[in-house]
Amino acid sequence: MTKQESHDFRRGSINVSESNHMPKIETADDLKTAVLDAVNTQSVTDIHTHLFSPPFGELLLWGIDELLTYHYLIAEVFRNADVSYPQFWAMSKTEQAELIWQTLFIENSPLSEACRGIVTTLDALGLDVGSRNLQDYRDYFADTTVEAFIDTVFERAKVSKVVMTNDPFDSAETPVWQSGDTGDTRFEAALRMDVLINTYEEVGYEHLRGLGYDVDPNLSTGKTYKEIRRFLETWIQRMNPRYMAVSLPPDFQYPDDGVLGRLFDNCILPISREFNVPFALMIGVKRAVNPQLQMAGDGSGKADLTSLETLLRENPDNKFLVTLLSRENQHELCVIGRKFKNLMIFGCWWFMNNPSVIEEITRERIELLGLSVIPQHSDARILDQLLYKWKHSRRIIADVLVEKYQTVLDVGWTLTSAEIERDVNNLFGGNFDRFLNGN
Ligand code: FIX
Ligand code: ZN
Repeated sequence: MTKQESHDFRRGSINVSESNHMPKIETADDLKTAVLDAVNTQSVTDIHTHLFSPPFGELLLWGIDELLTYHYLIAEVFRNADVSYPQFWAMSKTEQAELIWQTLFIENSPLSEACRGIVTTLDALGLDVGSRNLQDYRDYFADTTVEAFIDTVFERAKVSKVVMTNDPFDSAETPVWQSGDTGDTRFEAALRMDVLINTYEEVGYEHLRGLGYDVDPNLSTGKTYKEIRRFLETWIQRMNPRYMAVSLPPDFQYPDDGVLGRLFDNCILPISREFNVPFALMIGVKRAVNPQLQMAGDGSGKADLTSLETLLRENPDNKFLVTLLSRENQHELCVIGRKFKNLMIFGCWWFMNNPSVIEEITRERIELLGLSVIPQHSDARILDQLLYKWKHSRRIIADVLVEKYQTVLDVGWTLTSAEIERDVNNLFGGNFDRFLNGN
């Protein structure tokens, strides 16, 4: 059925009100069709990824071997394959990909969310999933240019923009930023401050001194704060980031008279206010729970959200974007969202990005906060992943919306497909833009 035919077909079951000519949703089928249409056709702004535009060269990952060696799958392969950590890390990427394919897709069925993601992705690219022919998949990518592939993925995933994760301390990124040309404008920046905040004494301080900033290791002078603010200003001007961000352990404390608290109060919060660049907090990651797994070795923990409440209350003129890694914290976060308009809750982060948890969190958020949230981000590290991550999430978001709209329709509320489109538009980008641009 063509788009026009499908539209005409639906029009048949939608009642056009005499008074305002707005097509009203009348039946459960109308509702489902209108929601699926809005959720599946509207483009999304993906507010947190680890993707890069082409000028960043090898930092932009794509293709089947990258997909197969995603750190989510590396964590899973050790559970099934008879391979030691050193053996695995000694392999080339091609060999690692083959081991993962053999172990998780051929010797076992690919049912985990990360495995299923590969199957969805291959299918979305029009490849024959049933053939299980890894070489065919490799051939497909070998015949494609990265620029063409970006267009294919953005179009099929219906993603209009992605926000990157940009580390001002990463020497691989710096030359691109200094060149002033980051290429494709669909890739926007986020100024990531993990090195500054979480490793100031070990790495950040030395790095800043190396760049000529007059900072001290204990953050004990007004001059040091001024210099760090100068550093942040320089990078804000260079990157034009949509937000500044940091990931934090579950036991992060605020207020705090250590490095974190001093950096927050004297450098980051003032700069965030001055430049109207929100501060994104990603709370709950326990880094290197198993260092043998390298990037796959991070875990999660439940946070005490009193610190977040204090931060929001004491800094009412700052805007905060927040996502949490522990399922146990999600309800509490929604309650906090009801108390603070300077908080925008976003995404189902990492271990939360599984269908059962996305469904629960999305329902919980809508019940407590209505549509004033950013329901999802992809966290894609490999370009192709936009295809599966958004496909899987859209389906769940649509199901939850249908359920919620139905409850009000059941008692006589009226609804038009235009209103559904408006709501979905807010969830998929409008709320983000308004939060960033508004007061
Ligand atoms: O800190 C983060 O932004 C995390 O999302 C990543 O570091 C993590 O490795 C990841 O890829 C999660 O999806
Ligand atoms: Zn991330």
